[in-house]
Amino acid sequence: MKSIAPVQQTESLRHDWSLEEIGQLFELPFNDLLFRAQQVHRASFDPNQVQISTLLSIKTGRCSEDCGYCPQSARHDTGLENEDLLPLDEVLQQARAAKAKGSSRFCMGAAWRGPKDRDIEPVVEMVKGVKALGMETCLTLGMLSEAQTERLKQAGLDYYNHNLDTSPEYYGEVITTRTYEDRLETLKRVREAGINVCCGGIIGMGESRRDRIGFMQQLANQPKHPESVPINMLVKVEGTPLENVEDLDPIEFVRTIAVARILMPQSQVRLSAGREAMSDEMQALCFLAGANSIFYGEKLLTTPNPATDRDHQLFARLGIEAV
Ligand code: SAM
Ligand code: DTB
Ligand code: SF4
Repeated sequence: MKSIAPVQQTESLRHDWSLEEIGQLFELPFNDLLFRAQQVHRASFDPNQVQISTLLSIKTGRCSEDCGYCPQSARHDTGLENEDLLPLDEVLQQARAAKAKGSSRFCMGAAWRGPKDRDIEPVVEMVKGVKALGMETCLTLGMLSEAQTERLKQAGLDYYNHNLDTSPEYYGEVITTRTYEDRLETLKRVREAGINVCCGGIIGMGESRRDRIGFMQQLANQPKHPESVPINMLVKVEGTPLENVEDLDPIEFVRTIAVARILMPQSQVRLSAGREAMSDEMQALCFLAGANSIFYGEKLLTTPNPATDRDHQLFARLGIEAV
């Protein structure tokens, strides 16, 4: 199976973007912005390849955090079926199925503020088991201690997903049970342990363009760009505080993808949650803007994702090869 190894980041990448410069990118005429993003994209990637990852929720619901977007928070009544940590054999069965469908990376997510120490060994077994199938591994478990991070590195974990989600200024409007600083601290631990970083966020939560600019600046000005940058379009889930937030202009979403591509030229920009509500044409624009990975399979963590048949047809229409 082919897979895209993280590009070795070069010295010439910038980590000093000002808000003003990023704002100017957002304001470019759409065609100029997309042209520039596509040029940057082609300098590091095959423009017709898209990496595909499959998600599995290994522990679902009853989360103590109050993230306004999330169906898994114990504070929102979303009618979700809760589930304790899945047994190893069930996780491996799902991973095998994902591999058989062509997925190169398996991402396991848990509805935790952070794992308890007793949760780590069962998760380590999952990482080892999925790696043994020849797939890349990714975990998203919330905040990690230094010892937990080290243990996951030892187990051979390839990627850790931990999102900044929005600008520092807007963060407190959406989440009150942890701070931006908490997020940055876990990201630093993961980076220092030598695990690849997957870090992005959610667009369409009622934030302003100024917030999208600030969010992009936070990602791009990390000491090293995240190897993977998931850009989610909010999935509005009934029962969450954000269920009735106003729809975002799809063109603004595509602009955000293009800006992410220009700021982080060698990162995988992942067109993440929200594809189920996007037209094929919008997704095609996102790929043109530099998105080069997706989540693949009928479910994200708890919400629907496009059927694999629909994705096959889309890739065929666009001449895209899944890697
Ligand atoms: N509990 C861990 C955490 O929050 O870091 C890991 C799992 S959490 C579900 C992973 C990410 O999913 C969040 O950071 C958020 O960006 C994304 N997410 C959750 N609900 C979403 C929604 N309704 N729409 C789009 N993205 C969402
Ligand atoms: C990310 O940025 N998006 C994925 C992954 N990282 C873990 C999760 C999206 C979750 C969407 C809501 C749900 O399905 O529960
Ligand atoms: Fe819990 Fe993560 Fe959902 Fe927040 S995003 S409520 S931390 S599962």
